[in-house]
Amino acid sequence: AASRPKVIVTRRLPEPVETRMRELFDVELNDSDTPMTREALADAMARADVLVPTLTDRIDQALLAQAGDGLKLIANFGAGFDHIDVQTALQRGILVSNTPGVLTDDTADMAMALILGVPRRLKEGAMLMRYGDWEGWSPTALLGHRITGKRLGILGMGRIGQAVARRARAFGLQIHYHNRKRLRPEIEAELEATYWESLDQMLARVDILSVNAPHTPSTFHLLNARRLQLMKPTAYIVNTSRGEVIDENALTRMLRAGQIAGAGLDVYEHGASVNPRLRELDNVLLLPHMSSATEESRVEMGEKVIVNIKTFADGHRPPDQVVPAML
Ligand code: 8YV
Repeated sequence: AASRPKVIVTRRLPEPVETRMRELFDVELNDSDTPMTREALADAMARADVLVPTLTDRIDQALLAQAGDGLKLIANFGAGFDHIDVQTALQRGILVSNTPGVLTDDTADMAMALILGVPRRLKEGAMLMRYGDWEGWSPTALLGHRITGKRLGILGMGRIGQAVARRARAFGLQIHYHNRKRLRPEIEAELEATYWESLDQMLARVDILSVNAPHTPSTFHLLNARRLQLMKPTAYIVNTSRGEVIDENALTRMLRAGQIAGAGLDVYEHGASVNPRLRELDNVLLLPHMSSATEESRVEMGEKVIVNIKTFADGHRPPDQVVPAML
């Protein structure tokens, strides 16, 4: 790659990030914050040395087939890379990098906000105030459920899952987890976390489930109707990772039927087209994919993108390269 590579960025990024990119690279920025069309994306991939996409750009086999010879790096703005066909990219000699680590705390904070907010009926209380419907205090109104002492199950114990566990311990939750790999004994001991090799067995026992797993072929609909039915009807689910891990229609049916007590979701199976039946439920607190939406995280994500591009342009492997073992 050239030392001043042609970098095409698909979305508007925080101002300090764009400024630094202009200094370092021959950068082309989108002039509006609407996602690029597929045609524009194909054109960008034909012309760029480095593409900086976000999760709203689906970079599949068909698009990668149209990439120009110059395209050598896809430096994703975001930790999750399920929107990129990494395998095909690698076959075509295009490396992929992401931005792990810098959004861990903010995402875990939002998971914690949902873990606290859903059982305590935060949305219902806020809606009552928003619409002026509060008629005054009552000893029996809006009773939720206690957090302290309950069992939290964490599905996906990577950086974010562990950060959720640390926070949750301070709230007196007991930590249970399921992960492809068991944690190192010293970390497990520090978190006082109970490992479940069987997700099914864990699901039957937890009071709150936090989903912190990436979307991969093996996690797609991991929480399907059968597994959701293993959960207690008094249990809550929060998801700040990827919507595809949960069968959203099955979850909606069970929430409506009272077979799951409530849910706090920041991510959806079909992006912004959220099932209206899910949106209308009182026991569901929905957010618009905003768990990493702090100025700090988004600037640091941009800085990571820049380091990945710069390191690569200087002839080295990008520090956050996505490698086949991660797929
Ligand atoms: C971003 C995310 O909003 O990093 C991720 O995987 O889902 C969020 O932090 C998004 O990816 C930006 O592309």
